[in-house]
Amino acid sequence: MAEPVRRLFLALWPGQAEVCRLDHLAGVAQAVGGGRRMRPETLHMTLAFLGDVPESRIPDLCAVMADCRPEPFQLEIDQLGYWPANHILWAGCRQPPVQLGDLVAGVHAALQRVELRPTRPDFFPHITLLRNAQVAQALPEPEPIAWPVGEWLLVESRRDAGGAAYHRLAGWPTAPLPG
Ligand code: 2AM
Repeated sequence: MAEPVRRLFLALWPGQAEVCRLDHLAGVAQAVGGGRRMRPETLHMTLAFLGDVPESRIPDLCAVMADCRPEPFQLEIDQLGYWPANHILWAGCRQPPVQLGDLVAGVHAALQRVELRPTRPDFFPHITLLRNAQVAQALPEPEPIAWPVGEWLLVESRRDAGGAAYHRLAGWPTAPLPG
């Protein structure tokens, strides 16, 4: 019998305060671009999308993530953007912090150590706010949203009646361990 697989990705998940502000921003964006707004509880920034991973690989995956020791950092969400090819309207950072790049590089290197790889090697930090948007005009400049990042997560994507539902499987702190 084929081994069960889980659809997995690694991501940053905003806290409640940031979710409220991002959801508000999604409303501002929707007034311009229409489309379907992401449910607040699904707002996130993907670091690496893995797709279907055999269940038996998950302990190894968690072990190498636990070995990453990235610094804590803060994201400034201060940009709206639109991809006409997939009709995604997203929020992001004009100047992503160096520590975000370091975290992504560390996560990708850790994945290699257990012979897992993201479906795409490139990484563009974004939070999808709207799907099926149509934008023909300039997007407004948002009020910056400060998002202190203290952890990153392993998340499973499952389909349910309401679309994709995301389930946290594990998380690791960005702060270095004391000592
Ligand atoms: P998106 O929001 O830009 O569509 C869970 O589905 C997360 O993984 C989303 O952030 C989604 O990005 C991303 N994702 C889904 N399928 C992907 C793929 N094939 N390659 C890269 N990222 C993907």
